[in-house]
Amino acid sequence: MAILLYDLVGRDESRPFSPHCWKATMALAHKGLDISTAPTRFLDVPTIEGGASKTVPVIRDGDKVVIDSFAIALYLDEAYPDRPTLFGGDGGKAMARFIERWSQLTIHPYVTTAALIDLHAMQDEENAVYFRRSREQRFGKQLEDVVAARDAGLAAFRTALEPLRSMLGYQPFIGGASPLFADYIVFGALQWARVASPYRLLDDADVVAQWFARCLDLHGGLGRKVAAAA
Ligand SMILES: N[C@@H](CCC(=O)N[C@@H](CS)C(=O)NCC(=O)O)C(=O)O
Repeated sequence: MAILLYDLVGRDESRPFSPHCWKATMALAHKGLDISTAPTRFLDVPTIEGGASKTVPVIRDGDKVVIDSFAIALYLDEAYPDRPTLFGGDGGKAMARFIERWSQLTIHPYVTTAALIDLHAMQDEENAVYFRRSREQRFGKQLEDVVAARDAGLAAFRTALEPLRSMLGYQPFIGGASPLFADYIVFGALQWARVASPYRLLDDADVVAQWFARCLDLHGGLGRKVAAAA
């Protein structure tokens, strides 16, 4: 039976945009598992699986419900040990947690700054009201004022990617010769930006952009099935 993924969408169901849901989508593809997706809008999130979670991704695998992208990847590696590993063992799990924290604390804040207005524009009317209210509460300012800082912050954002850029001089993926969940963590953050916003975060000549393009090619070009925002 296919694994059900609750995947965050806006007005257009064919453009899932959540960074964390993209991590789960790539993890499921890495494992070669059949999935079906339930397109989920922000306001639907509290109703899924009887109110099991305040956030997506959530998956249902038979009678098992798993919440949180990292927990989903851990679950998949444990439940399907005969399929390609997402972590490469316990050390890999621990190091992927570092990547997850680095991505969350270094990449996510800037992507939010750069894409907030575009993310708002992707929502239907009701969800746009929720998105503006919840995010303006979180930032303590208007969405427009958050995004006004994006040009000024771009160079610092690119510099902050230097550890990843420098590592790519040694190996094609964070996982080494081939990708692991750690790659999907950072991929999810950049795919969120790619799907939501035409704002260019990376120069094409940047090796980080080239790594991202390799990730877009994985699993039959899964990431490219959603076109970049224009
Ligand atoms: N640590 C969680 C974070 C999940 C998360 O923050 N999801 C966002 C979408 S990207 C969400 O569901 N937000 C609900 C809301 O803002 O109401 C994970 O990795 O799955």
